[in-house]
Amino acid sequence: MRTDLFQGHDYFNMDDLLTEEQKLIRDAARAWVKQEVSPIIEEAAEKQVFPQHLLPGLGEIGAFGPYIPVEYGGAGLDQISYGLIMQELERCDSGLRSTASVQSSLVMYPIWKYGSEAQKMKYLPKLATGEWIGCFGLTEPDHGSNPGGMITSYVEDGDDVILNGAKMWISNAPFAQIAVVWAKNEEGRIHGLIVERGMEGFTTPTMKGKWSLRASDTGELIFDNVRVPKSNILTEKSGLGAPLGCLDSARFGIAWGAIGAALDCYDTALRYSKERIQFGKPIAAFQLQQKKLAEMITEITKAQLLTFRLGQLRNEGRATTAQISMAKRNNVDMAITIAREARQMLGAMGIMNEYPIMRHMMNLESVITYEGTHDIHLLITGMDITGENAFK
Ligand code: TGC
Ligand code: FAD
Repeated sequence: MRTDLFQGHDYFNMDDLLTEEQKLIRDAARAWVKQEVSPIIEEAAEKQVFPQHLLPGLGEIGAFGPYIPVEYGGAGLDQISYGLIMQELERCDSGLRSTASVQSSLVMYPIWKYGSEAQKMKYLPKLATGEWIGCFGLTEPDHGSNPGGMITSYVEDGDDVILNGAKMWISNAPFAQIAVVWAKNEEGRIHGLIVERGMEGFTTPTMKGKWSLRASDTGELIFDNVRVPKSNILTEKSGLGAPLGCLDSARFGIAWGAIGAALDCYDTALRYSKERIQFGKPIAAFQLQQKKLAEMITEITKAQLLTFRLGQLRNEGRATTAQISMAKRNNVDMAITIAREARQMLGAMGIMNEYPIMRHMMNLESVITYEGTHDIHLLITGMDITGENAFK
């Protein structure tokens, strides 16, 4: 079992910009992760299973719907607090952050923003504590980057609708109690529906064989004539903009999370380089190793500044989709580059599970793909600055 020696790195005194409450929230999340998750995360990743016993603890540190109002069971926190919690979770493992960001931004957020009062009261408090877990079904086997082409659809039948289709690559699907599913109605308009485990014809097979995000459960959602009450439809917003609005929130959390993974790789490489002796000196004394470390902390610092400003804009309701895309793309790319460099700094030890770097590196291959690929985010920036759509 590995002892988690992580220390935060704050080269530009970013803590001065945080409130006392934000610092307390971050420190509480860090302490919980060190005590409860770090000792078991390597084994969970090796066994390819999400440690479900962590769910109540995640609820207690406010990781589920931190910004959801308290009357619905959320913590009523600001966006920077949300980001800091995601940073601390992904500092340990992207899969842990994934579970929390899906629950918060992709399940609780749409119910809060697009749901009825009855839906909010029924689902949000149980989701906030982790008693219920949700998942988000947008991607299909033949529609990933192009979700607007989805074929999952429903037809009306009295007080119900009959849902058919399939979703793939769905985080938390194998053990979720509910799924927020995006499907087309008879006019071809996209709507969100809350599908509950136990509804006849609804199954969630696990997808095995991932070399990435192994401590997060991923599955399919299969709908074979599933009868869903009309009262489970999210009626306040429809069209592709509804799921894309949820993605804005989740991508914001990922931008913060990626900083956590980068910090853990940098922290590990820095400590190792001071201890590892070659040619009679610590490898930290060699210029080439210093170049790697100096570039890592420079990139982390730039990402911290970018992301903090994004948090301010989001608190003011002014962050644009394109700004969020830029931060998600930049920070994940920064983290995966640092993971690769850090792994080299540890030499052969870098491939061992005694250190977290290889796991972060593999996890980040999913993070750079999900919630919009690296290239899709570049095209979002390109469209924003030129006014030209290069997707189609
Ligand atoms: P486009 O024509 O651009 O837009 C369609 C409609 O949506 C509106 N819109 C938005 N509304 C709200 N928020 C946003 N962020 C919005 N972006 C666009 C837009 O105005 C339009 O409205 P209207 O009224 O004119 O119809 O759509 P498009 O079909 O060209 O696609 C654009 C594109 C490629 C950028 C988009 O579809 C995209 O982002 N693709 C990537 C797909 C993606 O990110 N999937 C993520 C699945 S969930 C996931 O990965 C979870 S992993 C979680 C984990 O484990 O952490
Ligand atoms: P594709 O869309 O087939 O893309 C393949 C390649 O083509 C990519 O490099 C892409 O950038 C490129 N490409 C595509 N279109 C263009 C274009 N117009 N111009 C230039 N290049 C282009 N989805 C959910 O709905 N819910 C979840 O909970 C969820 N969890 C996930 C968990 C994991 C571990 C993973 C790996 C994925 C998850 N996803 C989830 C799915 C994820 O969002 C998709 O994988 C992602 O959106 C990309 O879709 P795709 O894999 O089908 O790739």
